[in-house]
Amino acid sequence: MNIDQLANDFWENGYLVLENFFDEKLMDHLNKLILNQFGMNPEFWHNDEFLSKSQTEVIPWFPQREGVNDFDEVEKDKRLQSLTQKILGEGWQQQYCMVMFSKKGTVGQAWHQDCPPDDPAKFNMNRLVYTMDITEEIGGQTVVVPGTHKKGELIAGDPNAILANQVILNPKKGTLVLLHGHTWHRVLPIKGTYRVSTNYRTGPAGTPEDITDICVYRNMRYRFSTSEVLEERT
Ligand SMILES: O=C(O)CCC(=O)C(=O)O
Ligand SMILES: [Fe+2]
Repeated sequence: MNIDQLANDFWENGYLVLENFFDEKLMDHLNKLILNQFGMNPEFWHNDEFLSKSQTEVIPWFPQREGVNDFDEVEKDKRLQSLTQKILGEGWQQQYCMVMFSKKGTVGQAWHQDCPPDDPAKFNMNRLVYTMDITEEIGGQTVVVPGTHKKGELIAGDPNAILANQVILNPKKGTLVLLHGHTWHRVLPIKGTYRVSTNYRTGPAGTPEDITDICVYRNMRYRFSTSEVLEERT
C-alpha cells in the first residue's frame, strides 16, 4: 500500500476506493450482526417531512454505543489508521461507527454534502466499509462527483438529477471507500432485498462532534438535531 500516493489521490478527487481491503470472514460476521439488528422491515427513524423533502431513506444504527464490540476490529486496523493519519494529519479523531440500512424499494440518498462547505478546512471524512456486494442488480450504488470537495456548495436543483462527471461506484464485500464530507455524493435507489454500509466517521484535529448535524441537499439545508429545514434552496 503506497500511503503517500493514496493520500494524494484522496486530496485530488475527494474520495478513494480500495477493493479487498477487509477480510471476507470479518465482513460476513458483521453483515450477519447487522441483519440480526434490523430484520428486513425496520421502521424509519426520521420524520415524514425529512423523508419526503430529503428523498433519503436510511436507518442508522450505532453498534458501539450499545456495547457491540465486533465492529472495533475495523477501526483498529493499522493500515486504516495510518492511511487516515496521512490524509487528515496528526490528532485526527474517530467520531463514531454508524451502520446505515436501506430496505428494498427505497430511494437511497439524494445528492448531498455531509456538512456545509462554508469553511473548506472544516469537514468530516467518511470511512465506508461494505459488508456486502453493491451491484447494478441490487442498486444502492454510491455516486460521487470527483473533485467537488474543492468546489464549494453543492449546486441547487433536482435532488436526484444525473450530474456532469458523476462516477458510479460498485463497492464489493470488503471494499473501503474514503469520502470527503464536502464531496457531492448520493446513493441510488435500492432494487435488491436490502443495502447496508458501515461508516467509521472521522475528522481532522479539532473537528466538533456535531460537524454533520447540518446537511446540504440540492433543495435545502437540514439540521438533524432539531429536525428542521434551515434554508430552502432553489
Ligand atoms: O452508504 C454510502 O455508500 C454513502 C453514505 C453517505 O452518504 C455517508 O456516509 O455520508
Ligand atoms: Fe453522506
